[in-house]
Amino acid sequence: MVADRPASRDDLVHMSSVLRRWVIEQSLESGVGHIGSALSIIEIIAALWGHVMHAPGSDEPERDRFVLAKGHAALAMYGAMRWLGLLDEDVFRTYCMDGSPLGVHPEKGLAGVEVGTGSLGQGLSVACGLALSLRRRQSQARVFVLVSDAECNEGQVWEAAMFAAHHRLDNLIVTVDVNGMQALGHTQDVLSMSPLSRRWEAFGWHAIEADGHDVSALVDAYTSGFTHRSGPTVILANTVLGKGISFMEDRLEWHYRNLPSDLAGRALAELGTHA
Ligand SMILES: Cc1ncc(C[n+]2csc(CCOP(=O)(O)OP(=O)(O)O)c2C)c(N)n1
Repeated sequence: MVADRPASRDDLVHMSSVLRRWVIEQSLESGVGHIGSALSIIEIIAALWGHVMHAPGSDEPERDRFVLAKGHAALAMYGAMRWLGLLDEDVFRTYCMDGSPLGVHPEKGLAGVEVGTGSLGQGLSVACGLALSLRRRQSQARVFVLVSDAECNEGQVWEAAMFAAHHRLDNLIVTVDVNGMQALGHTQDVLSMSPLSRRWEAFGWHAIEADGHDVSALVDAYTSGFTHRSGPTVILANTVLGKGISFMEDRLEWHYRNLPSDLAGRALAELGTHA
């Protein structure tokens, strides 16, 4: 049984707070990090999986495709699958345990995972192939890719960006999770990509900036991206690593760190009981 898709902004805000709670609970249960990276994409995932994408995770040929290029944040996406009824709660609770289909990086074979990801830089290339193939089959399905900002340090991203612009892949939308942080420091200090929008535009893309924690702004950006339709679009979603948990926000250690139970209690208290 697949849950009704939320239509309103309030539904998406509620979905986001539930996903945030599930990320914290399951990170604690499984003893796995990358929590900050999952929390920064919650609203992006909610907007896409809860509202924008057509039939994600179904076997409909016309379903929209999703590629989580920043595969290390898969827990947020597994939450969306659980929310939509694509994943049972008991399976969700096996995240990263022996024999689980839910790895720290998503693997093909799970409904909703079109391609295994985790090696940064590769997701957009595969997504370009999917988009080109769908267009050649005259499909109306679209391809959504979520990349991280440090991933844009990878040369392969720009090869794929050139390819998509050359082929005018107007059925392709990239979202960049611009949380300004990467494994070893602030993106600005490790290898600055600023101004990111101008770089994408120089590669032939239509660039839109949006508040990556405002579900309405994100839905508007995706709608506007597909209205543009003369080539590929990138949404530069400004986010905060660890969003929603005060002691994690913009703190480097929450890229890798596991959650001890005392801090989990604090985090859950901050999220409140409404989730
Ligand atoms: C090709 C490749 N090199 C290194 C890694 C290890 N790694 C995992 S996440 C990460 C960087 C995280 O920063 P960012 O990509 O901006 O993602 P965020 O944590 O902000 O979600 C690295 C280097 C990887 N997954 N793939």
